[in-house]
Amino acid sequence: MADHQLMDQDQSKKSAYDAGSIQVLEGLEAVRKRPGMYIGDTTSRGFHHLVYEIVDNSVDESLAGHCDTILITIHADDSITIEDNGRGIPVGIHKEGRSALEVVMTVLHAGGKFNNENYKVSGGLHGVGASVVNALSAHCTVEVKREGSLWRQSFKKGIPVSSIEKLGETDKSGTKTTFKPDREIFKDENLRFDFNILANRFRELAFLNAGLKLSLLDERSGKKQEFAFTNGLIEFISFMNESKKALHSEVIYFKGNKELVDVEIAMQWNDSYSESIYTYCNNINTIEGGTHLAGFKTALTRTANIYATNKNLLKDLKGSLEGDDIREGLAAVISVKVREPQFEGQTKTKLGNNEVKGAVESLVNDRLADWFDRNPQHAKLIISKCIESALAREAARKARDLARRKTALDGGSLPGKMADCQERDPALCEIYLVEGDSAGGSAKQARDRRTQAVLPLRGKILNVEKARFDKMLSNEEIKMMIGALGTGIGKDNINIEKIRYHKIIIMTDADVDGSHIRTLLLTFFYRQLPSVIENGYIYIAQPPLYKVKRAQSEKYLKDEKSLTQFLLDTSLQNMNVINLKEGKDEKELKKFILNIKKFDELLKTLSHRFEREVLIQMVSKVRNLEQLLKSESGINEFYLNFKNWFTQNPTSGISQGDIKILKNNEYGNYEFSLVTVKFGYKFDTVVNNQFAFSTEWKELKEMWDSFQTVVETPIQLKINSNEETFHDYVDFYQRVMDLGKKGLSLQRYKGLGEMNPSQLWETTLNPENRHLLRVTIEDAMAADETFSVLMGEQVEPRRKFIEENALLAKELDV
Ligand code: 0RA
Repeated sequence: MADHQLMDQDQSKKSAYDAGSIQVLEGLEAVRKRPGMYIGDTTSRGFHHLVYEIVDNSVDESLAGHCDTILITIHADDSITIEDNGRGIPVGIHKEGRSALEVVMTVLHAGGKFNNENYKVSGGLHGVGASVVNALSAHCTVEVKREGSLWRQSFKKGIPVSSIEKLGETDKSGTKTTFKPDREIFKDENLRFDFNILANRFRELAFLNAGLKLSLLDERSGKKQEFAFTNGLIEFISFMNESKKALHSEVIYFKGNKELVDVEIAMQWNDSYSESIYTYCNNINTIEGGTHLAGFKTALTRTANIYATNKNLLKDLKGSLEGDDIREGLAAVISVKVREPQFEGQTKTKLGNNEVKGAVESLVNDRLADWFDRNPQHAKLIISKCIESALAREAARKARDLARRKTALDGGSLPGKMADCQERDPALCEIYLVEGDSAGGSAKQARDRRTQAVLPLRGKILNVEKARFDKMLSNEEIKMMIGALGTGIGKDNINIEKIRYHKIIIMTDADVDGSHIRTLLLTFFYRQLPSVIENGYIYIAQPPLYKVKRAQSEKYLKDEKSLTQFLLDTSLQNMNVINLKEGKDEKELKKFILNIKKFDELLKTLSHRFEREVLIQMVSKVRNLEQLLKSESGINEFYLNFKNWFTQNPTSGISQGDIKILKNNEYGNYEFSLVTVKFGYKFDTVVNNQFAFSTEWKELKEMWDSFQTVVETPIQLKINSNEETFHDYVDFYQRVMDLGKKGLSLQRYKGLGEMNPSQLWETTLNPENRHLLRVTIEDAMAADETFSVLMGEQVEPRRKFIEENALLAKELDV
């Protein structure tokens, strides 16, 4: 009877497990079918969003008071690790025989369910959790330190590869997630984790969560940055005003809780003319604003006017101060934490909760009035600036009206310098904004005049405007541009329906001046015509990067990749691999050669930490690295093998190798470090569990094994009638590329002016071949920040920018 019951129970458990599995699979499949529904898109934005999802879980753990450090490591192969020192995701059996960890990682929206005591506040823009990241990853491994042990479970495309394993002992706690985005989902092969994009987000998170340390390490370059701020938002404001002069020394700061809404605000006026208000809800940047921003603006306008009226400061003004006047030169950060946030708007970044407006408004009313009262001198300075702005605005408005009438823009007559297109349907029309009259001239000749308009912009004129932004409006080129677009101007007056082109394409040179002009134009659109960006009408032209010449023929190549393809194709016409394995054709040979490049690049990025020859010996001799680390004798065997190899291959340059083997209790195995001396230089290669379990190692190994199936070393190559032999895949690759370069002149593309009209058409204008980058509102925001640096009074940040860009220019010129 007892037995029978037991059996029954087992069976019911099993079928519940199966049922659960089916649900999990269906869930994961839904995510992989429509990734956009879960992470927004599968471009760079969605790619980085994966990281934010995982980091946000750690931030939640810190908001609950259990974690103060998050380490993020970008690996050489674009996998990434996020490690925190929180309590660790629970590992016990949760339901249907699955560990809680497995449930968190595989069941959609399961992440928060364990976390009842604190509401989930960060949760990312889409707040979808770890299971979505897991589903969209080729590999994902979670390690948890908890209850005295280290646990690990791995997944492929969201599906567990094995059950959770207990590896060894530890007295620490925390969660470490390593994942590699699946390239079947993220198809753009140029997608990489961008250090600056990640650093900016982590800096922001550190500002928003005072006391939390986020540290970012890039193993591809060795670059490292750490963000930790004790005074959170106050330091955020100082950072924003870094390149400006503050009007008053103290950052105004207050924090409070009303109607279950936590509100935190910091603000400071500077002597610039731009308004920078950043708003957040639950650590999410609410780009489209919403109720918190509305409450802030209302209270700010009210408080400033009451104070100014009471102190009799508004004598010179006809009416009262408008909101825009008060916010000129204001840097502010508003951060609210809300239990059930409602995000609305086109990009779901507009806060909709009504209770938040009142909460922010009443806090600002009370506390800002109080600050004005306690700081009368500074308050007076601020009000004077507002009045100045009100007067200037009035003057600018008059000038603008005048200018508009003069150029008769509304009448539809277009500026002489511009070449318009014949088509009238805006959806089919494009306008190229071209740097310089000479490139503009070529573009006019080259374009398809039915649909493409060209407006040359003289960069230098725009360049030197170091004054109030409004002045830009009196610039001839800018006036022409406004006239051409047909929307009118000014945040509140523009009529997007009237736009005459649905593609506005900025085409500048690939140098510092060009990037300067691009920044300026983007800033202009961001501040004066934001809806044009929001509608996705602004693009950046991507002229080719290379020009190759052989005898009489010239060719432009758009990027590094097309160059490699080109060299390879050329080379293959003159060579022949003698010992190519049977059944392998040219297509496979090509793929193989391109893979050697990848292999070599991976070795190069790993070269900060690994001696190249050691790695090559490892991939060629070690079948299973994890297995190797399980026994000291296995490691020693590899070591002897390695020593044997370098004594027999003196050309490798390696003269010495000393091994140290260490026991690792957390993982319950061994690790080793191998100190080699190569051409007199000492190098320490550490082979630890992190590496043994990394996707980098897996990838190296898989590539090596795939090479073996195409051609084994030594490779025998026939070039014309000569035979050459290669023992190293990478040397072989080098030879193939050199062969492709023979008789070729290769040049980095310099400027638009260098191409003649037909080349310009082929590479940059022709919709069939060209590459356009669509500008997002975030891009424009970043440009706006850069603009402040470029135009600001402070010399140091500008010098820094130019230095960094000069470096960039130098790299481009190689
Ligand atoms: C649920 C419950 C508990 C911790 C976590 C989730 C947790 C999740 C993540 C994700 C990344 N880092 C994390 N750290 C913790 C705690 C349950 C308990 O110990 O009482």
